[in-house]
Amino acid sequence: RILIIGACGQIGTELTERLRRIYAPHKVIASDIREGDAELMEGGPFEVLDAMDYEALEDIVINYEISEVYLMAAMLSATAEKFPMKAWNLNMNSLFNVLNLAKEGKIEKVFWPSSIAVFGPTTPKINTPQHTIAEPTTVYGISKLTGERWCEYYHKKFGVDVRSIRYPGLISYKTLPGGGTTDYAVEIYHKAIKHKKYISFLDKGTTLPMMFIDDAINATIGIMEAKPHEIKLRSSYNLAAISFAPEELADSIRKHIPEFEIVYEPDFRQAIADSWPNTIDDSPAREDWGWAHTYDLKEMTDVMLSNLQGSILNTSE
Ligand code: VAH
Repeated sequence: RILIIGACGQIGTELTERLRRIYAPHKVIASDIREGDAELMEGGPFEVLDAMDYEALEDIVINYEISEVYLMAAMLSATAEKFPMKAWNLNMNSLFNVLNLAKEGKIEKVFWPSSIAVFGPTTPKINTPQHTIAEPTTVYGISKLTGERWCEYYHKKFGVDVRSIRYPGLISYKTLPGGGTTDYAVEIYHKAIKHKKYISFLDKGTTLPMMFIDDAINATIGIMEAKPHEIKLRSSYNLAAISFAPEELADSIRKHIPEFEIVYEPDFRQAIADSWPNTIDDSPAREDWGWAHTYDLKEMTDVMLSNLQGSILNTSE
């Protein structure tokens, strides 16, 4: 059986849905620190779980005979800057709990998400290579870079089958933005529909690596279904799809909402975004386990607006 920790998050929500479609729903156990929406709760087994509670996690793994764990719980970049120690403790202790269960042979396979946030201001920003300088200047990036080092260590030392990818900014419509610096690119769609205007906390010209959520879910399941010998990197794979700046995203929205306007009021998140790459070289993932993205900016905007148009109009806000 499969356990998803952090099933109510941006990736966790859609990962749970997809895995329950692929496998029988009762084989996919969702868990999070608090209960989720009706679809998540009624779609299969759910457990309230604090990812830092080793005993509680071990009980779930044993009781449900879990063989694979997707650890999707973490505090993202912007929030982590406000609560550094809380972010460090959550992001690291949850990882150690899962890696140690695997080391003891209680689970067979682990997925753990890293991020392009592992790169910092000294990293080459264009076509950032898989192996390069990584001196992150954010709590979140430091926790993800350290986590990668531990994943590779547990694989080499104890044979743990842990697999990881460095997600770019992810865009989706099924959950609201959750404290990420790239979440401007989620908020903008909601505001475009409701107000035909968005005040962007990132400035014009802030090009960042991004990806539509369906591509991210394909990559996550793709690396987990790959044969062990295909996974040549046990730290974390670079992953890329599209890169754009806020003004380019605004242009793609104006194709649907001509009167949409964007104004720029950069805040503390600008410094986080400025420390990250503009574009990523993900050729190792494409070569090793067949990764390929499908959504470009136009297609993503089409899907985001058509799906949000319905839900927003139904909400009272
Ligand atoms: C964040 N969405 O903004 C995450 C991601 C590359 C960005 O790690 O914190």
